[in-house]
Amino acid sequence: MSHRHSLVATALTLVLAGGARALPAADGSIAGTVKATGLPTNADAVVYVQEAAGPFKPPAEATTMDQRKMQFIPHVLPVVAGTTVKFLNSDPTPHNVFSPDGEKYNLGTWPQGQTKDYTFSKCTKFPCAYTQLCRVHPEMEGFVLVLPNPYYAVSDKDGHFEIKGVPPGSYKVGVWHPKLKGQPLPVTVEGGKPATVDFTLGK
Ligand SMILES: [Cu+2]
Repeated sequence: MSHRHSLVATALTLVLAGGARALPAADGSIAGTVKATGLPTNADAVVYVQEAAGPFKPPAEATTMDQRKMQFIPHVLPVVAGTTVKFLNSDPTPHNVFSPDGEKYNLGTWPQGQTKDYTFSKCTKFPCAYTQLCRVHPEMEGFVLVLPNPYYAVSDKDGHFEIKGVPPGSYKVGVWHPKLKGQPLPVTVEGGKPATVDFTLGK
């Protein structure tokens, strides 16, 4: 055997040995599209795994919802139950933060640069949608969607979404949209691969 051949053989042996080693099952992902029938954009749909083995903790750091240029940003904010949302006012005019949904809250009205926190820990039947409003500007509207686990994603304007880091298993995947409705769909996730699911939403 030439020197070159023995190098190739050694490399091949190493690759085979690595492949034969038992690796922990890699996470997969759920990706696909949402069609928001009749609307000019396919954005703002939240696709989420309805039930997964937990328990799941909210993130240690608060998530921010901004009020900027007279809009709630992001327009739709999905969070894991127990998450604290930091409501920030970035505008030179005072804004208010309240919701008429669920346990209802009104955090008051405050000026530019200040924040107030609210912890979403009262949801019992997921998903819990909180319409996010401002008493000063009735045209302002956003949404906080409280979910039971961190496996969710928001669709972009083309309707694409991707939920990363999903453990292998069979799930029901739900979809929530501010104006439209869609049926949950079953999906089976295999390690290291994207599973695909496509939703069509209607009235
Ligand atoms: Cu406002």
